[in-house]
Amino acid sequence: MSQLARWITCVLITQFTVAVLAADFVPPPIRSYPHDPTAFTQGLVWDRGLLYESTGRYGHSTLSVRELKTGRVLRRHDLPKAMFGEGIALVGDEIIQLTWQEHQAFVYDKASLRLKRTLPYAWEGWGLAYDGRHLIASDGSAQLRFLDPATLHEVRRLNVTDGGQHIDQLNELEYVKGEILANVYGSDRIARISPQTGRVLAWIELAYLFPEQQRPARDAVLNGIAYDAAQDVLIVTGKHWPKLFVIPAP
Ligand SMILES: [Ca+2]
Repeated sequence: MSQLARWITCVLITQFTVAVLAADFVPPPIRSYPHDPTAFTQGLVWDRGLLYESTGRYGHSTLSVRELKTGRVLRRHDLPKAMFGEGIALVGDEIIQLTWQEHQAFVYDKASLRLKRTLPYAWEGWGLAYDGRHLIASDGSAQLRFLDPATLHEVRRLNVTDGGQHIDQLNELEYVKGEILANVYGSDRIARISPQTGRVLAWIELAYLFPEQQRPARDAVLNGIAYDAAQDVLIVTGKHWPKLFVIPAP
C-alpha cells in the first residue's frame, strides 16, 4: 500500500469511527427538589403532578407516591422483607412493579397503591417503562424486552449498541417521545435509544449534578428517569441522592 493510500485509509477509518459513536450532551438543570437520601431508587414515574418511586434492597423496598416540590410522602406500600423492588411503569390506572431476583411482578391500583395481583416474571427485574402498547424491560444486559402488559410475556427483543458495541448494564427506563431513555448501571449517563434499531442516538451526561466526592457510597449512582409531558422535562435522580433534578427533555 502506498503512503497516500495508507493515509486515506487511516482518515476514512477515523472518520467512520467518529461518525458512528453517539454524541454526548450535558443539559443544564432547570431546578431541583428534595429527594429522600435513604431511597435506593430503582424506578421513577411522573403522572399528573405526582411522583411515583420504587426503592430496592431487602427489608427496605417500597412503592410510594410523593409530592415533587416537598418530597412529602402521600402514600407508601412496603414490600415483604424477602422482596427487592425494581422498576415501575404506569399502565392505565395500574402500576406494575418488578422485583430483582424474586421472579414476581406486583400490580397495584394507582390511586390507593393497593396490591391487586401478582404475576410471575421470567427474568431478572431491573428497569421498566411503557410505550403505550408494550412494557419495555431491562435485566442488566444489553437487551431490552418488549412485553405484553397483561401477561408479561415477551413480544420482541432489542439489542442496544453504540458504534457497534453492545451497551450492557441497562437499568432504569423511560419512554419519551418515541425514544427509550435508559440509565446505565455504574455510570451517570442516560442513553437515548431507538426502539426500532436499538442504536444509541445520543448520551445525556449528568455526573456533574451530584459530584462523586459528595456521594455517601460508591453505588450512589444516577438511576431514575421520569417524564413530565406537560412541561416537556425530565425529572432525574440517583440512589441515595438528596435531590431530584429537572432537566430539559431531549
Ligand atoms: Ca422511569
